[in-house]
Amino acid sequence: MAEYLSNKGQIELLRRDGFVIVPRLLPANLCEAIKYAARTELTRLNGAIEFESDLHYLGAPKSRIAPGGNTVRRLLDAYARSKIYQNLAKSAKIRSRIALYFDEHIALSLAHHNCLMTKHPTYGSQTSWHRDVRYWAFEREDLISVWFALGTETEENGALRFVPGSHILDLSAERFDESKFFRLDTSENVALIRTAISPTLNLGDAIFFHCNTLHAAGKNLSDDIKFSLVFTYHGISNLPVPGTRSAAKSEVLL
Ligand SMILES: O=C(O)CCC(=O)C(=O)O
Repeated sequence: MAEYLSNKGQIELLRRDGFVIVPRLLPANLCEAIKYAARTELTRLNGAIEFESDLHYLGAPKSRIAPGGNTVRRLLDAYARSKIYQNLAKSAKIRSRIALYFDEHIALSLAHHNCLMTKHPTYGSQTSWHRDVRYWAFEREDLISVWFALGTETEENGALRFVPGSHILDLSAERFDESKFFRLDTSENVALIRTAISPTLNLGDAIFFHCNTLHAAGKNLSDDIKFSLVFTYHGISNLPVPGTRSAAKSEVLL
């Protein structure tokens, strides 16, 4: 278990499997404070918001005026929303591990993830198998995201699933569809997905994962909203490609 490992041991697991769970990284009172603030923001619809209906994923409302059309998927720009998020994203417990991974000075991308993800019962959609690098354009495909579970995350409420070791597989473009989701109509791909695992996360656990790790998540079949906070980091020598969405926002040097 990663909880018994040193930071170095955790980063070795991250390199080997493409993800590592660090149990109880956040104290319970911080998770509760973030969720309290997030619930308020959900009612006020403050700031930049991504709605489920914007994405057209499986199970999402078809439009903003369809039933459930106002269901929020992401409270975007978390870093700009509150000092709590800023302090957490820059905290020593994150910086120390991320710096060990990159072995150079690091930066927090404000262009990607940088959000409070909500997964609602009924109208929260499932996310098909993908690599996060589908969203991004950097000189090298080498970024790490940190996903903080602000409550329990299980298969029942739509937790993440991962294919261990998939971050180092050479997966040709043909194995993905036009939206860069991993196709499930080939036996080769299905065989790979069968090796996936669905780790349960407890309140305060964090999962560090590579931008090329194949992952997916189901619908939320519970009665409660699931809240998770996500930030993405890279080494400062790995620059966003000019003119792309990845370069559209400033970065925070850590
Ligand atoms: O919670 C989910 O549905 C998956 C989120 C995810 O994989 C992503 O945003 O890249």
